[in-house]
Formats: sequence, structure tokens, C-alpha cells
Amino acid sequence: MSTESANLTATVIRHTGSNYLLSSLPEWNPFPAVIRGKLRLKGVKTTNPIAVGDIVEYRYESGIEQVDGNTPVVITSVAPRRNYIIRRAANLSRQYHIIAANVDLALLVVTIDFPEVKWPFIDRFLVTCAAYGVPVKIVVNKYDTVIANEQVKERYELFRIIYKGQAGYDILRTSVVDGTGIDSLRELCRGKKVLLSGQSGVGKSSLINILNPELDLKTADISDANNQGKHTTTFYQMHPLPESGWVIDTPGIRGFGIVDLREDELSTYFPEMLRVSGDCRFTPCSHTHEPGCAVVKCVEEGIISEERYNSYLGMLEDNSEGKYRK
Ligand SMILES: Nc1nc2c(ncn2[C@@H]2O[C@H](COP(=O)(O)OP(=O)(O)O)[C@@H](O)[C@H]2O)c(=O)[nH]1
Ligand SMILES: [Mg+2]
Ligand SMILES: [Zn+2]
Repeated sequence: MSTESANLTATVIRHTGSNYLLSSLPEWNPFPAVIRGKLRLKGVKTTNPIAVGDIVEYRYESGIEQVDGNTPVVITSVAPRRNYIIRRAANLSRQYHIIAANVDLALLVVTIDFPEVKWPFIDRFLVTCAAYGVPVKIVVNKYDTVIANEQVKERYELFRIIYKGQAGYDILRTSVVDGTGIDSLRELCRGKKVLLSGQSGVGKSSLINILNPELDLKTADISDANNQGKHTTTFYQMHPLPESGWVIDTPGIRGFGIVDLREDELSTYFPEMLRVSGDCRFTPCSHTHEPGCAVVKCVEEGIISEERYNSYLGMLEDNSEGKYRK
């Protein structure tokens, strides 16, 4: 065997249009890459054949023996994904978009007050993580603004009852302003590939800057007219953390369409529904119209939140209609 046939592999750390940046993780040595021609990929049709976190094989262009940092290498194949997070690219579209692949942990960053929590969005994200095998935790950022206001505090308590108490998700409270939870966040990310996701303006880039001050990522001031976070991150990018671990910053995702979930499986991705569905009179039960449905009973009794149940009903509809929700 000649050494030329040795496989060279690296991880995709950035993707903009048809340009990629790779690194030989765990080493951090970013170098450019391109795809030549069509890369045959099995499975779903996506707007991006290769996503951040993908492990790829590459070769050097003829005559160049090693990475010189400037000349792009050529990506020749993508390794099977351990998991990934996928969403519908636009309303009624059959085109899908992979946000990231081979993720050890997804952190869904939310804020209680500013911007306000968009329930359909976060429930779609949580369901997608469960369906595609990505462990997920919730980060409530800007916790300084929660403790500063009684009303916001009440909204947070309700949020915690529903997502932690009923659904069982871990919630980490953080604040970039007073440092709450930052050590725990650093600990959570150690040695892992972590995706930070969430609406624009919740503080994803600010959190990454605290974890690695050398990055100095742009953050947006959202105190402008309509409380809309500006899109300061325009592409998905993985960043190294000082000790060990990597975080993937995502641009503000405006909507999230769930992809290819079987209707009879959907409720199993809501932990609080899954827990009681064994008590439904019928199997399978869609938890909509069936008599003796344990899920509906729990919703009526306030044991399962109406918002979460409504998210479930909305997803059943979207799934059949191919919709994308804001
Ligand atoms: N009060 C407060 N503001 C924060 C906190 N984290 C971020 N911000 C502010 O929220 C705005 C949006 O932050 P950014 O990191 O750009 O959000 P991203 O769109 O999720 O990346 C900026 O003005 C930040 O200064 C926090 O913990 N507390
Ligand atoms: Mg950002
Ligand atoms: Zn039922």
C-alpha cells in the first residue's frame, strides 16, 4: 500500500456557500476545503450536503502534498452521521437544512423576557433533538433580567414547572451580566461538541464570548425599535474552547419546520406525554379524539401544560402539511 491512499479525515468547522473550513480535531488547524462536482450522498435532500460537525475525507489537489493553509483541499466523502439536527428550510418546502451533525449536546438558549419565549419554536427544536438522537438541555440566559422583575420571575417559574417539572428537561440559568451559571456552562461543554441554538437575540454569541474571550464574536444590541434581534451571525461556525471542547454558534433561526416524523411517534418525543400514554384506552392513540385518552385527561387536570399540548397538535398539522413555524 502506498501512503497516498491513506485516508485523510477532518471535521467541518464552517460552511459558507460552497466554501468549507476543516480542522483535524482535536487539533485546531483550520484549513479551507471545497467540493468538486457532485458529492453523492444517500438519504434526504438537503440544501447543504455537508454540515458543520460532519466528518469528511479529503485529498490534496495534485502537486500539493500537504495543507499549506491557503490552497483548498478537496472533500471526497462524508462519514455516516452519528446524529444531526435538521429543519425544513421554508414553508411547504421539501428541502431540508441540516443545522449541525455529530453533536454531543445541544443547548437551547431561551430568554424569558427579551426576546420572549416562542413556544412553538422551542418545542419543535426539542422534539427534533429527541427524534434525531441529540441530547438537549435548556439554558435560560439573561437570568439577571428575571430576578430583577417580579412578573418576569413568575413567568420563569411557570416555564420551569412545565419544562423541568413536567417534561423533565435540565435547565441551566445563566447571565452574561452577573456571571450566573457560567462555570456550570463551561463544565457542561468540556470535551464536547456543543450546539448553541435559539432565537436571535437570546445571547448565544455573548455566552460563547464568555467561554472563550479570544473569539470576540459580534453581538447585537437588540434595544432597537421592534425588539428584533439583528442577524449578526450569518453562518454556522464551530469555535474552540480554551480547555477542551467546541461550540457551534448558529445564526438566529426564524422558524423551525419539523421533518419527517411519523405521526404515531410524535407524542413519544414529548416526555410528559410518553409517561402517561400507556394508560390510554386505545393503542395506538393520537391523543386527540379517542375516548379514555390519558394525555387529554392530564391536560384537563393541568398535569400536562396546555401550551405543550397545543404545540403537539400544531406539529401534527405541520407534519402533514409540510409547514414551517415561526
Ligand atoms: N441583560 C443581559 N443581556 C444579555 C445577556 N446575554 C446577552 N445579552 C445581550 O443580548 C443582546 C443579544 O446578544 P447576542 O449574543 O448577540 O445574541 P444572539 O443573537 O443569540 O447571538 C446583546 O445586546 C447582549 O449584550 C445577559 O445575560 N443579560
Ligand atoms: Mg449571535
Ligand atoms: Zn391518548
